[in-house]
Amino acid sequence: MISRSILYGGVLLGLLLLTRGSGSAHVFPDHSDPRVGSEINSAPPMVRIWFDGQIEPIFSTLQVLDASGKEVSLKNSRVDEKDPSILEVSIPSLSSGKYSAIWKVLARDGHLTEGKFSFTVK
Ligand SMILES: [Cu+2]
Repeated sequence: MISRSILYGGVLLGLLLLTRGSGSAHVFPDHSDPRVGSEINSAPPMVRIWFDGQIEPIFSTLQVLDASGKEVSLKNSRVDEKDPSILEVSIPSLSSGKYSAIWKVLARDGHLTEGKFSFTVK
């Protein structure tokens, strides 16, 4: 399961309200590739998460960790250029094992949401 929590960041919220005003709701994941809890034969070149609303590139991050907690993603998490509801990060070819994707995103209303999910490479 994707675990979900909401952080109310006073400073961030203040900064965003200055520049954005108030508006849409905070965002949660809709689906991902690889899928939550899936077992796959080989990993795609990126881990991607589709959210249910637009996310702010700044402060939005995605990391992939191996079973020992070491980051294997290429530290280039970014919002998709064509679809601002997609967060993605590149990964190398992964050996067999269990991996965790850990995400944190900032919605346009200034609310941070974060969570993680796992997938297994056979
Ligand atoms: Cu919100």
